[in-house]
Amino acid sequence: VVKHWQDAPKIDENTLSDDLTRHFYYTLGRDKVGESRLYLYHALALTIRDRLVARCRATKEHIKSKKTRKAAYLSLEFLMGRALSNAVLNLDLEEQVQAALQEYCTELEEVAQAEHDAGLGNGGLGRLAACFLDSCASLALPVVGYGLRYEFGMFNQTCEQGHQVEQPDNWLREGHPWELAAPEQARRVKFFGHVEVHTDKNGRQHREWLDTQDILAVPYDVPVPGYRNEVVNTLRLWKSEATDEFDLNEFNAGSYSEAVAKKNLAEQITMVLYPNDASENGKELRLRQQYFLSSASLQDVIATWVEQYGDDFSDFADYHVFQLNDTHPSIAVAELMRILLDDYELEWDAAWKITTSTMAYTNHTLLPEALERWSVSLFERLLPRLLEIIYEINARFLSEVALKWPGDIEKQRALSLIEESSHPQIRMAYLAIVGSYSVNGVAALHTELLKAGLFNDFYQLCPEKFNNKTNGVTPRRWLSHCNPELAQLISDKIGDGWQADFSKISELRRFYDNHAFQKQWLTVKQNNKQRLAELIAHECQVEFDPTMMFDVQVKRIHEYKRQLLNVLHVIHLYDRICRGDVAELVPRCVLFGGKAAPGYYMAKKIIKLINNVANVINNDPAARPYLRVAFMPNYNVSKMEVICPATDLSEQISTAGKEASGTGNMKFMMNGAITIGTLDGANIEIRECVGADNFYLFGVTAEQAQQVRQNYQPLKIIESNNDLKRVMALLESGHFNLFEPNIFDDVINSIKSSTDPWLVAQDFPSYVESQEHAAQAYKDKEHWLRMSILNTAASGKFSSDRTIQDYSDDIWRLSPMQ
Ligand code: DL6
Repeated sequence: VVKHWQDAPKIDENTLSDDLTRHFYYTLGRDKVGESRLYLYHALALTIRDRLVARCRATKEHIKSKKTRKAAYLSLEFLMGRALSNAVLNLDLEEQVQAALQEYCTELEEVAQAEHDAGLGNGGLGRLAACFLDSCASLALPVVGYGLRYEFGMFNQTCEQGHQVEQPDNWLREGHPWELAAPEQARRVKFFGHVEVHTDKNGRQHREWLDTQDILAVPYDVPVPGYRNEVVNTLRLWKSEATDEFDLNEFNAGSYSEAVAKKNLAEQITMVLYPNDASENGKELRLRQQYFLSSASLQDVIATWVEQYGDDFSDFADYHVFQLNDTHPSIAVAELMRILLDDYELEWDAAWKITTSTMAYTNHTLLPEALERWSVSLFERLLPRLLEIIYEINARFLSEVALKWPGDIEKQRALSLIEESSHPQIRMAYLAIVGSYSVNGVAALHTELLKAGLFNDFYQLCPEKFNNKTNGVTPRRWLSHCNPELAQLISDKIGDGWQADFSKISELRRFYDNHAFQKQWLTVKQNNKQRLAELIAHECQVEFDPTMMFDVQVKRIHEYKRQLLNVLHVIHLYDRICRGDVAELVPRCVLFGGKAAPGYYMAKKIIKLINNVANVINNDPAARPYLRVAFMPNYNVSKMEVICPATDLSEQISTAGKEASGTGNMKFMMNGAITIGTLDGANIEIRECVGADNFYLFGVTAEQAQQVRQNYQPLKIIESNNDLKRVMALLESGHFNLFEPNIFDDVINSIKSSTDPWLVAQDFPSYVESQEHAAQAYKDKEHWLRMSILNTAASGKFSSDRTIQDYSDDIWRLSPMQ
């Protein structure tokens, strides 16, 4: 790679400055500098992009020049956030950029604010994909990300009278300077039509998918720079467009305008991201998105292969792997079969061998409602050829099942890719498992629960496929970039090798007891808290006091994540204040943030409850010295970059057995927050790494939760626990909804219900106890600082570089580019 990028534009301060000026005055045609932070941002982005493009081309040429194995990461979501500062950091251009910006009397942090977050994802799954791309490039691995270029990303959230209101995220309105369209590489994706069978003169049958309505997939490439290694990989995002020959008949019949109007239908496919993170979408348009991504991406990879090596696929599988990010792109299994069978006329067995040696599937959830199913009738209409292929895969698979469990019809029914009922459904997770050579979970507990529960039959059938890859996050964005003062302090102590090799962060452990170092650590934290307090004042009109403990829960709002349990604890603290039990109370500011899926009734009620409780507490002068509460609207990647460096206590309080991994927990840990959490997802591994003394544990285990549910009696728990009894009484008295009678009844009833799957009442007593331990520890500044330093020092495992190295070693088998 090194050889090819050397004719790239220079990176010295003067050349950068000239380019910045040229882009500002000529590419963008602006002249009044002071007026426009936006155009300055665009000019700087174009200046940086020039450097990226040169390296990206070199990386592509390098991959092309060698017949190396490569991976394609297929994901309906990439939650990239902002790109400018990340690119500057990874290219090591900070000093030159700051110098160039001096001429414009501004600095990078200021200009970077003008960039709109690329919010093409819902939460954990999409942000994980973004961290993975950073790590692949940083480890110099040949990996291309494939996704969709949604016109509208994750909705913008505002709160009106405490209720969530959704607004469209028109993130492309002011332009997206990072992308490069490649219309000459557009692919055609087929929909509808019917299948005809033809027999050739040798008696061989061919199936043809005819009379289809085709849509063009136009690629937009976004560069993904590695950390100071000259590698720039690509994220290829597809935009849907009408083909030129759309509705020729209508056109010829004189209905020109009607025909042109139909273009809209084609463009609908990539119009909007579905905003559900943990439940099925079930809409036809969503299936169209999934097929569109899968088909365009596979065609792209295969076209590149055929261009270079012709249509001999005998060793194709030696050079390719397709990682499926959840079941969303799992139709790729059937699509690869279709391309090989129909377009390149391979025999079934040869095509199946290639498919099952190149597909790998990652599961991200244990919630059964998130496991996608599509109705057979929808498939029949939308993707008739794909349905035939799925039937054939299923028939062959079920004969394997019959061999393993002879005569066991129930087993066949349970494992069938088609769920039989009056409206038969295709089980997409099963298609992904059957078609893949690797199936992984995203934390140790999650993988064990998949093997023992949800996918147990498949595990018995093919145990060798199953493996764990505990998630991670990139330490560049989630420490170096978002917490520059801490990063500098760390580098001063242990050198800056940790940014490329995060296992080195453990060297920090040597200093956890050093008073001078603790003092510096505290100063950084206080500065970060001040910065967050300013953001909260601006966004929520609530005053957070940086001398108080910052207790934070930010993530999607979902019942299993139990923001409700946190609110109950806040009400408990308020109750203590009201009854004068304040002698031992440790002052704290509690921050919530997160979006609810627009159709998720209970999640929206929980947001309303948080806002109402915050309102009562923040307006009570008696509470002010001890407790402040805020709900940060429109939580996103950029906000997290300010939130996680400032957090003292990280809330990771899901019902055990429900959170597959969590990744916010890792970002907080890296930045020195102490976790209060259940034994769920990656919390378990976090606790193992940092030691039980430096983690606040509470709640039942996943196994105990199963037992508790057999005979769950929350009313008895409420009756026997005075704190909870008082909290429930306050809630039921309407104290937080004086002029909105009964609005929280459903929330209250859910806590009291013996079928509450989230066991809120069950875990309340131990949660309160653990919170109290954390509060008392916070009083002892030195103790807290020791724990904080130890958390950062123990976070080495949670770098996505480690995760990606594991994927590469065990699943992808890639070699770094040299
Ligand atoms: O693996 C990334 C992330 C995990 O950290 C979270 O625990 C998990 O909830 C999330 N899963 C999803 C599921 N979406 N669907 N389907 O977002 O994945």
